[in-house]
Amino acid sequence: MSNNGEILQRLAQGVRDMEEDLVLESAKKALESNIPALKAINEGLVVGMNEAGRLYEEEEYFVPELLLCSDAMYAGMDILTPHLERTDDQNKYRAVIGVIEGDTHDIGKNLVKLMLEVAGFQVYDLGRDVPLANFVTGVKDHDAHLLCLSTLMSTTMDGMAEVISLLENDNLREKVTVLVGGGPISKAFADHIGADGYANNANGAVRVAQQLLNKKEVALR
Ligand code: B12
Repeated sequence: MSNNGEILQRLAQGVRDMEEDLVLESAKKALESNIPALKAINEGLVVGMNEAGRLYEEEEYFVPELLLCSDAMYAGMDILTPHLERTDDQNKYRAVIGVIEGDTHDIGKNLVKLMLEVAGFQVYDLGRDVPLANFVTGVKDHDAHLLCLSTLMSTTMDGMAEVISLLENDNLREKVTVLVGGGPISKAFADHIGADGYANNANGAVRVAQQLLNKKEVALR
């Protein structure tokens, strides 16, 4: 395997094995070897976090292990994110993002936020466990073009539909493009609740957002 391949693998391994020092060392090596920061995040850190998720599903890891894995992942992000290449098209679109009330999982939401920022979106992060009405307030306060709703729990999926009806009640639904995502969410669910789009990863989220917003802009011309 190439040297770069080994560095990416060690980044993933460091996150999966809760070895923060290995992550820090490999993240620095990635930069020294001119591996793009985005590639190091997506093909290193995120791969490791997904592997940690698989080990949790297999009951080899439990909550404490996952927390250490996510600490290691964020330590790597701190080194890599300042080196992300950002587009010049800064702040063309404003986005509001958050995790539905009742759910505190925010790793995926944070990745979507980061990728949107890298793509030039101005992102307002409402955080996690966000009361449903706050999404509507967020869209209004920031005059947002895009609303990104995330949830990892099946018990909180219905909150997404509720946010959409709150937007309708306030006559904001046509104005804002709504994207949904997270573990239990599917394209079928997104269509069912009347969201505009869905993606199963952060890069896909940016792609779908840009497609939908550009289409809307053309239609308004
Ligand atoms: C890490 C994790 C945790 C961590 C969370 C740390 C944190 N700050 O986020 C900790 C240990 C704290 C945790 C706690 C709990 N967890 Co947990 N957790 C996970 C785990 C293993 C991985 C999630 C993760 O971070 N994946 C990595 C990221 C990168 O992927 P992602 O989140 O899917 O995000 C990507 C996409 O989905 C997408 N995406 C995400 N959001 C959005 C939004 C938009 C708009 C778009 C377009 C795309 C998009 O892009 C992201 C990046 O590529 C999952 C299982 C799994 N394999 O998913 C269980 C899981 C989600 N947890 C689960 C449970 C039950 C819990 C607890 C209740 C456990 C407990 N007994 O206490 C608590 C939750 C408390 C609460 N009310 O919130 C269940 C949920 C079951 C269900 N169907 O509802 C799961 C599925 C595990 C399981 N099989 O049982 N958990």
